Amino acid sequence: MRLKWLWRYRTENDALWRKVIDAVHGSKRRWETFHCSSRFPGTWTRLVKFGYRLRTQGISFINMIRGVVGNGTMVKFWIDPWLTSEPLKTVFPTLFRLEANKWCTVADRISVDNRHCAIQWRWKKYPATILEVEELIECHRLVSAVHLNGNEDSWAWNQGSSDGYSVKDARKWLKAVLAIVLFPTSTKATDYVVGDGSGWTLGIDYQAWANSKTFKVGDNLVFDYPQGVHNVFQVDGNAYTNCIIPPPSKAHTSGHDIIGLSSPGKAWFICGVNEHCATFNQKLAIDVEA
Ligand SMILES: [Cu+2]
Repeated sequence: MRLKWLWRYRTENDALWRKVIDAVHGSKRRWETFHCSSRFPGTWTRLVKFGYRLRTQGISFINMIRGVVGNGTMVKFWIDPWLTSEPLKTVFPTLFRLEANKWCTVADRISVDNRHCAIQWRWKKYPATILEVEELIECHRLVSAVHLNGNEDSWAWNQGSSDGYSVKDARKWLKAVLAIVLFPTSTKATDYVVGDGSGWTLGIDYQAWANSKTFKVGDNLVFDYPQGVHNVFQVDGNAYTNCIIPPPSKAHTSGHDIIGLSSPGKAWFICGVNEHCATFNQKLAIDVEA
């Protein structure tokens, strides 16, 4: 089944669609504008493939990035986020159920036909219910604004995310993802509450606590303490040994600090409040296994 809607019909029908959509939603729904910053080269495709399965802190990797459509041959029409910050399968779930080829690319659905771009739907069953038609109209309206070009598709951080995370967060997150991709054996991440029930405080032998545990890349350390009483710095071996306190800006201070173990080897943590490290031995050194 193939339904072909030509561009030139778009402008004529636009006013009508808008009326229908407004009637359906009560107000004009606003879609995030397509905004991309740092681009990554095509080798990222491999990582993206992992992304379909990867989840970190409840966010699926695929929603952290956005396809920047060039010729549309790489970005998956329904599965990848590209037109909106969420994948179209999430925005139009009832429509996605009718799709004949769920893994189709953008180029499969938008073709350049002489001078006109055309949307080519392929349904297992034509949209018929009110909800299906409603989604079709809105989806069609969104997709109609897309212009394919000769460039290869690429990926950008999904800057439109409502979480408003920064490039720094993205990098941190990416490091964790790379660790998982590079060390796929560490399948199940564990959260270790430092000091268990005692938490992060004075007068605890954290070395004894750590000795009974095996830490792996992807695991998290959780530092629990009353906010303001202590803090946490991740430091190097020298700063650990000599209790050298880094600049305050590098401190974790929430009272429930979750620190991901992103690389194998030694990891060192100290409290930076007063003499807690030097006098009260509030410090932790662990070995992180790949
Ligand atoms: Cu302290």
